[in-house]
Amino acid sequence: MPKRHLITSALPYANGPLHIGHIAGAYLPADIYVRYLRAKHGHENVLFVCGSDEHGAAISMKAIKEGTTPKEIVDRFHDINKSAFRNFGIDFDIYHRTSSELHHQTSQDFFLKLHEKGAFKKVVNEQMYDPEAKQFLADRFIMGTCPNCGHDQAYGDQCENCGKTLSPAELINPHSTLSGAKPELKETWHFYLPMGDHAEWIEAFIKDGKLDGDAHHDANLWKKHVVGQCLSWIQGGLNDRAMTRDLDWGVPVPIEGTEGKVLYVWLDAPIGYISATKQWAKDQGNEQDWERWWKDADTDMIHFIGKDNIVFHCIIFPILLKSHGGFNLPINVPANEFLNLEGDKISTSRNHAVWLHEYLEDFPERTDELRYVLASIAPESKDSEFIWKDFQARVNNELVAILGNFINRVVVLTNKYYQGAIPEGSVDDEIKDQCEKIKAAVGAHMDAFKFRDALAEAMNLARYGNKYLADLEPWKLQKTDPEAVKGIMLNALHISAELANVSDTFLPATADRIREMLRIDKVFRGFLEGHEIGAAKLLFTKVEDADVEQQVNKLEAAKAAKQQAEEEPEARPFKDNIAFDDFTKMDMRIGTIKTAEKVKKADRLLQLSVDLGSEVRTIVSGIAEHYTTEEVIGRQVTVLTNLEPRKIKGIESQGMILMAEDSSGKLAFVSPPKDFESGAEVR
Ligand code: B3M
Ligand code: ZN
Repeated sequence: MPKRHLITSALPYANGPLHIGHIAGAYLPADIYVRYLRAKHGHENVLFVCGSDEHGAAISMKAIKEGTTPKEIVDRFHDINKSAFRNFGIDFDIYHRTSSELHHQTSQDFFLKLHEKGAFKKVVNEQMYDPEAKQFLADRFIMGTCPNCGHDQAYGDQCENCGKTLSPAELINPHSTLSGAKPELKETWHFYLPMGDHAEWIEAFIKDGKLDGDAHHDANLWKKHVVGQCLSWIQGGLNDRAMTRDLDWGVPVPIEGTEGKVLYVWLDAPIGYISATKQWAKDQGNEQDWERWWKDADTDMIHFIGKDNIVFHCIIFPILLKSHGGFNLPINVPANEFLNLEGDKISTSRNHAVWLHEYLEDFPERTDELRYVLASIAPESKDSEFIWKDFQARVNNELVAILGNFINRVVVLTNKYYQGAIPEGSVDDEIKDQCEKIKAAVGAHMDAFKFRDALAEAMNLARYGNKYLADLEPWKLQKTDPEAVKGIMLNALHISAELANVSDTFLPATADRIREMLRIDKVFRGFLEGHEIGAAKLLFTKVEDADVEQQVNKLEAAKAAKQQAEEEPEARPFKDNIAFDDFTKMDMRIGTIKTAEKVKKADRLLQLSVDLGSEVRTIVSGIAEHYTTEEVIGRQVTVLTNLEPRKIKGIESQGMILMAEDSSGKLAFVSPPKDFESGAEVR
């Protein structure tokens, strides 16, 4: 029985496009490994699943920012990302989505089973709450000043300026991004996963590859930085972790009396791998088939991810799977570290990135060039860096000068000397041995998750071929000893065919082009007598200085635009036009504030009495954080007098004071220049 493999790549959040950091981290390595496994074990024994992660606070937040719905956001980016992957040759068996009915059902069932087995405990505590939006706030929804660097737009979970991990309580001047209100603590309850109860077995699992005392996997094959990060987490103490959230976007908790609660996104997202497998099986017409990929002992599961996802895949998800029972645990999680770009961190918010869909537009038909460079520099065991100049050098000096050059020479000479017909004879043993040796070395590196080394080894076969031709110079020999040239060319053709196979793993489009020129299939067992190859076509073209310049300029321009945007506050869109009649319905007057006092138990409110000439009105206004009572007494302000009276904190407010608000949220009265008559009309 051949070994079966289930390979997963992290489900990208469907709230933005993909950049080269994502690709080099979790998708290209997985695709390379999958192509290798498919060639080794057969396509039918390898399943490669991925899809969009469509829940989480970041998605709701983007929707609010853009004035649209989370659904619209995820629909948009699901399609963009799905086709970017396809165009880049990332060959998933399925690209599913966590907003699907099947996923909701699957994750709810999973949760219920855990609940029934007593895997959770209910914990009551206080959480940040927006009193105006009447909603609990995910950490992302709280912004304020970073206590570390002073950046005034830090999130409650992290400052994107200095990178520090934060909790909302640490922020200076915290405010809700929903309403601007100051968050309050409010009591709620959630289902928690007592992770500490699992510390012992999970530590043995990570450290020694043992599960319930038995060997589960070879811990030596796990990357050091992955094991290191997990152990430091475990040894720092595993806390209870909330598995539900008070949110309206997500998978609803499937238990009565839990209205308004959804599953924690990091609970439902990895279950997305299961629902993707289910959907795939369904599409194959064999619904139950999903189970053998998750439950059979002869299926190996491997998660490809970036390093920021390690604990979720190595600790939390395994705890969930084991608590549920019946599921396999991953035999490896070969996470990559981060890819930097031109001397700086890749950043979506600063638009410092090479976006995959833009690369595909700027360099059409040149996917393998980027695959090659990203695979060569992938941050397998430490952070690495993408530099356009280096991209150019690798493409020109390696792909063009070595691989492209070798194949081109072989195909051109075969056509020139023999009109494309393969010369008769047999391939030298030394050549065959060399090919086998290199293929074995590639395989050994692949099995050890060292894909950079595997690629370098594959390129050694092209180097070997180049050197072989350069040493023997058939183009000179052809005049004096054409018989000898036949043997040389046959050997060179054999190397070319083997090169198509080893490069298939990394450069699938190139491998296809080589096979097309040589007119051979994926399974190559030597050329048959009388075989004729096709015409030569260049595999690669040089990356010009102008291309590099253009890309570097693009990054610079993005940086400059961002800086400018930061200096100039974001323009708020103007509202739709209204009729003049609508405008005249508003009765606005100049008023003079006579008295002011703080409203009890409401930090933001002042109770004012305002002289409007013919009468004095009581108005409650949310300005206490901007003005003291002393500051406002005597001030002249603009009042909307015919706004429906409202009870605020038990006080009837008979109008509204108009305020100007700047981009930082600072409020100021809209006042006439000097003493003006109270009650003067504003029109
Ligand atoms: N969407 C996080 C990320 O893209 C997350 C991965 C989920 S994998 C189950 O970093
Ligand atoms: Zn900071």
